[in-house]
Amino acid sequence: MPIDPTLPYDDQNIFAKILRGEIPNRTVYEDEFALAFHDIAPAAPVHILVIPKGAYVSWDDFAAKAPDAEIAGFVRAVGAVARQEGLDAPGYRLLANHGHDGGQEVPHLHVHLFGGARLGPMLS
Ligand code: IU
Repeated sequence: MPIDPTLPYDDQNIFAKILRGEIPNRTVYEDEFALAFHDIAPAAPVHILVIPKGAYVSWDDFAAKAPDAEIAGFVRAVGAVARQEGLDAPGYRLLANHGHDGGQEVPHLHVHLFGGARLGPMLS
């Protein structure tokens, strides 16, 4: 069920629980600004979610409210995950679903990192 991205941050969302260590995950990368882990329902040979450590509902919430250092740290972390996983040379795709029409289902900003194959024109 897509979320309403205008609602306040819900600290009981699944990714908030993952960040607090309350729910297990397959972590591939962690730093001051971001956590990255394998998606439980991969849509590509490599499908990793990268999430900021701060409490942001969506891309818009993050872009509007996050301090510049957090935005820079998160963007660098996404790149670092892709490099760490060996995707920088063959290539990869980033996707952030925002709100109802974007199909966002978890109300904590996440960037999908897809790779490991020549990807088709779109992933839903
Ligand atoms: P979306 O952009 O909000 O639609 O993507 C949510 C993703 O989170 C989706 O690819 C799920 O498979 C993934 N996911 C997960 O990795 N672990 C979970 O416990 C849950 C969803 I719930």
